[in-house]
Amino acid sequence: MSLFLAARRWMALAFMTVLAVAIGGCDSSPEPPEPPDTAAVEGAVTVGPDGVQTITLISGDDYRFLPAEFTVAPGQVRITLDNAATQLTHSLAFPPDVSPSNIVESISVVAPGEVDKLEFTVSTPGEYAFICSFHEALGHTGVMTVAA
Ligand SMILES: [Cu+2]
Repeated sequence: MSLFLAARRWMALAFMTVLAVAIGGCDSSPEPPEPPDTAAVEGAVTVGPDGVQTITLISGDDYRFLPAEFTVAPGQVRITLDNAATQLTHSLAFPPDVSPSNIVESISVVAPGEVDKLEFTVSTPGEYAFICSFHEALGHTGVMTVAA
């Protein structure tokens, strides 16, 4: 290897090292503090960039909504129902006979392994019960609280 080639290789290596240090330096520069992640604490209600309060409820083979209770503020709400069951079909609705609501939107059927969502607006504080129409008798129910 000629001295010239060796010097070029060394220069290239040195340059890449400097570059890597510089990039690494950018990564380690102080980032603005992230807002506290309250979602994990309060049952996974998050507010998306569109301002809609969003929560995912998981229902498996145990006839439960996870979480079964959550709290939102008055405004727009988007609920995603994730059917993690292997056999069961689930649904989600706020029937007027169990819920003092006028939420007519519902998810009528979610097959095992499927995901569906509904979106609505709430304005009146209170407790809004919801059910899985297939398994209400087995306790597949939940409560959404609209905070004052
Ligand atoms: Cu169900």
